Amino acid sequence: MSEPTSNLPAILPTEGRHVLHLFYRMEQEPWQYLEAADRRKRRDGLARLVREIQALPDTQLLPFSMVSPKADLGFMLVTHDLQVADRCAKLLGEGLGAGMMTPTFSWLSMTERSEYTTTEAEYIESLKEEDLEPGTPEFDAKIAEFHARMEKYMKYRVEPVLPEAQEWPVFCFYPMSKRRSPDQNWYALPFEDRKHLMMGHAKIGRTYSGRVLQLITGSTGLDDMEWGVTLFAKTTSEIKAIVYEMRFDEVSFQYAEFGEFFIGIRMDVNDLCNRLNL
Ligand code: 76R
Repeated sequence: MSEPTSNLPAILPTEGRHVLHLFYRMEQEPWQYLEAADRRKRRDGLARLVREIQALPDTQLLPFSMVSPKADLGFMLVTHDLQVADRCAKLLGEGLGAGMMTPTFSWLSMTERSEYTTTEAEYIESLKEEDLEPGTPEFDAKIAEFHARMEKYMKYRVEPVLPEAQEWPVFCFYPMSKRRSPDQNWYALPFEDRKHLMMGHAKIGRTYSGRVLQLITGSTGLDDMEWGVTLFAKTTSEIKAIVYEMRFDEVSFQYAEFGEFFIGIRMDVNDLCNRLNL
């Protein structure tokens, strides 16, 4: 099998990483006509390919068993160079040989920082609204905690290190956009209004800290909606709860539009092959 690297000049973003979500149906019919030895060879080939990609510098690849027949298996690839992303996607699609996996859904996006990230001044304002007095030990502790959290959060958004499968086995993906209809146009709102609305969003989001890990990646100009939303959780209930609760938040109920939703279970490539009965 050829290498998942590229000999063409790298295409690197000015900031962040390329992200590909790839979901496939397993074609059980042609697979069942293969000889047992051939199946084993192909299965080993896929496992080897996944490990080779995972060993590439600056690259993360998560395999999933996709729950419900929208897809059987899926991958999330995070890598710097678009050439490598493209190369890996093509090799993964043929990972069991031609005609064995059919793509059912894919998404190209990039990690990005957000223009609405809370500043220290805004956080201080919100603490004052909660009747916390500047200069008190409680206030200072909150500010220190804020700095530590934001530093980690900003780094994670642009150069994420994806979480461990054992701790975060449930994966959810859906694309979303902000509405642009004549009477509800997110992009026609002044920055201050958008910022204010996003602060409400972040406030709800933070109550899920430790329960849901999200990675929002931008896909404007790259795919059919504006963001890819990737969520990791310990159980499906947390996914259901956060998506439900956010629907009551103004940013979502006024301006959010959603694409298809997908749920997968994280597992290593061997367990995935067993799950698919390969
Ligand atoms: O604290 C901060 O300042 C960061 C706040 C923050 C931003 C800027 C944040 C926090 N998000 C931001 C941006 Mn989010 N998020 C979603 C969804 O289903 C839905 O209704 C929406 C899908 C979820 C579930 C979610 C979760 N967020 C964004 C953006 C980009 C907007 C832009 O830049 O224009 C989108 C599309 C989006 C959507 N968000 C959080 C969460 C959670 C759990 C948090 C808290 C993170 C933490 O503090 O650990």
